[in-house]
This record gives sequence, C-alpha cells and structure tokens, in this order.
Amino acid sequence: IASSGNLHWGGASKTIAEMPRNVNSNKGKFGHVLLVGGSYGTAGAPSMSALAAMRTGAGLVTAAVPDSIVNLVAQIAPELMIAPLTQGDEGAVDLRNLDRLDVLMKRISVVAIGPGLSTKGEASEFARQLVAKTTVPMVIDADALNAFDVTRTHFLDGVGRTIVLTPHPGEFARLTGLTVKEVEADRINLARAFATKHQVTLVLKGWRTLIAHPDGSIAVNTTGNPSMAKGGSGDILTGIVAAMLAQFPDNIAEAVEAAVYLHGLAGDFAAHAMDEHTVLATDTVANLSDAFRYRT
Ligand code: NPW
Ligand code: AMP
Ligand code: MG
Repeated sequence: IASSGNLHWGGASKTIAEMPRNVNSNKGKFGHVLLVGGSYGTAGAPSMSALAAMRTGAGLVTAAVPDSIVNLVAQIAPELMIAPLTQGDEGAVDLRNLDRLDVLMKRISVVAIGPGLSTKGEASEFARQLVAKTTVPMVIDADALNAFDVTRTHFLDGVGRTIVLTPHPGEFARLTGLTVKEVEADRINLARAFATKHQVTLVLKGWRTLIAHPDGSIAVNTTGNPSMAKGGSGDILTGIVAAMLAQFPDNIAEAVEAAVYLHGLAGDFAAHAMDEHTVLATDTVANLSDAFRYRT
C-alpha cells in the first residue's frame, strides 16, 4: 500500500458529520434524496437504502419503486415518501417513467439508483437513460451498475457533474471486464484508474473499502467487519452516501469518505453489541447514532 502513493485514511472526514445542525435550519437545508430501485422480490433493498438515508440526516427522502411493491416499501417508515413507477415486461420498471419523473426531479438534490432494481425487461435501459438525463449528484449502485458493462462505461462520465459509484468486487469486475480475482489483486490501481479516467468517485467495497477520487487521491477505510458480509449491507451504504451528499454538496470527497466510515463504524458497534453472526444489515442502521457520536 505504501508504495502506491497519494493514499490517506478515510476516517478524518468524519468531522463533517460531527458538526451540529444549525439551530435555525429546516428540512430544505438538508437535501431531498430520491432513491430509485426495487423490483418484485427485492422490496427490501430500496427500503433499507431509504431508511439509511433518513437515519443519516437527509431532509426528505422519496423512494421511487415499482407499483407492485409500493405498499411493502412504505412500511419501512411513515416518514418516507413514495413515487410509484410503472412496470412493463417481466414486472420491471419501464421507460415511461423517464418522463413521469421529470416534475419530481425538479425538487430532488441527490438521486441514488440501483438497489434491488433488477436487470429484467427495460430496467437496465431505464437506469442508463436516467443516468444520462440526471444533472444532480448521483449514487449508482447494484443493478444500475450492472446496466453498464465494460462496453458502456463511457456513459458514466462524471465531467461537470457528481457521480459516485459503489461497486462490490463482483460489480466492479463486470464494469471493467476483469475477473473478481483480478480486481482483488490490484484494488488500489484499478480503482484509481477508473476514477480518474471517468472523473467519478469510485467506492470499491469489501474489507478496507477504497474511495478513489477523480483527482487520483485514494482514501482507505478502516471501519467495518465480517458481520457486514450479509445481504443488505451495500444497500444501506447507498442510502448513507446519498444522504451525506445531500447535506454536504460542497464537500463531495469528505461526504463520501465520511459515509463509508460511518457505515463501517455503525457495523462495528452492532457487532460489539451483538455478535458478528447475528448482526443484520438493518442493525447497522440502528447503530448509526453511536457512529455519529463517536469521537476519536
Ligand atoms: P462470489 O459469489 O464470491 O464468487 P450480484 P448482489 C461477487 C439486491 N439485494 N468479494 C460474488 O462473487 C441488490 O441491491 C436485495 C468478492 C457474486 O458473484 C441488487 O439489486 C436484497 N466477490 C441485487 O440484489 C438483499 C464479491 O459478486 C457477485 C464480493 C443483486 O445484488 C441482497 C454477487 O453480486 C441484495 O443487496 C466481495 N466482497 N461481493 C433485498 N433484501 O431486497 C460480491 N462479490 O450478482 O450483483 O448480486 O450483490 O446480491
Ligand atoms: P454489498 O455486497 O453491495 O451488499 O456490500 C457489502 C457491504 O458490506 C460493503 O459496504 C462492504 O464494504 C461491507 N462488507 C462486506 N464484507 C465486509 C468485511 N468482511 N469487512 C468489512 N466490510 C465488509
Ligand atoms: Mg449491493
């Protein structure tokens, strides 16, 4: 690691999450996150992302999910707003939603897309076109990443806008055309090369998650543990990243590093309070307060 240069530990950025909220603030000051995802069978993924975004301090959170799972997702919290999406072939969200979301999009400060979206029907084309037409900061995860294989990564260009990608090694392997083994053998260089080439922030997840910035600098995260190697962990990270971007739009690098750090730290508190076998991804959300309050 030492020989790779331009590396720093990610935890220092957590200080932006320690700043008290202005006493004279209102929800409009903390951004409106639109979480786009879900499909029949994966209502949990957007639900967990939305819950995490709310618990991280976003002023407003709306989940745009397929009609068939609206009632399931709404149950995660009464604070959550819902934008129903139409469904086409195989129950997947269809392209009609691109125009239908235009009015809502005017009130949105950050879009997170992908958790549970599926790659069926028109879902991948919907994800690609929404990424192309969105101008506010985006977090692209899970099945929205899977919509961009190695031949399509030029559509993920971040020049003039903020794009944060949050792949696990399997998703990054698809984006780069490499194998998971090749990705894992050269994480730092591959993450940096992708982030600088496409001018995006790349969060390459796993033990010691890397945050590669468009300027070539890289943060290494120090928090997190194997209790988080369970379904839903990444969906929760997506919500945390989106909420941090919504609150700190002028400090993108710090916001993303702090998000990754807080996510892992909350997982560490959960594993300490419970047991690494028994912790669920939602227990990480339940321990976010301790992560925010923790002072080194
Ligand atoms: P393996 O198996 O180790 O060889 P997928 P997904 C690899 C939603 N979810 N290190 C792994 O390789 C998501 O949001 C919904 C190395 C495997 O091949 C997505 O929309 C939930 N390899 C959708 O499901 C809860 C690693 O990647 C492949 C790795 C599919 O997402 C669960 C798996 O990736 C889930 O979040 C690592 N650290 N991590 C819900 N409750 O609604 C992964 N791999 O095929 O993209 O599947 O990540 O489960
Ligand atoms: P996903 O595969 O998208 O659900 O993402 C998994 C999340 O859990 C990522 O944020 C990973 O960094 C985290 N995670 C999984 N396994 C570990 C581990 N062994 N140590 C630390 N964090 C982990
Ligand atoms: Mg995931």
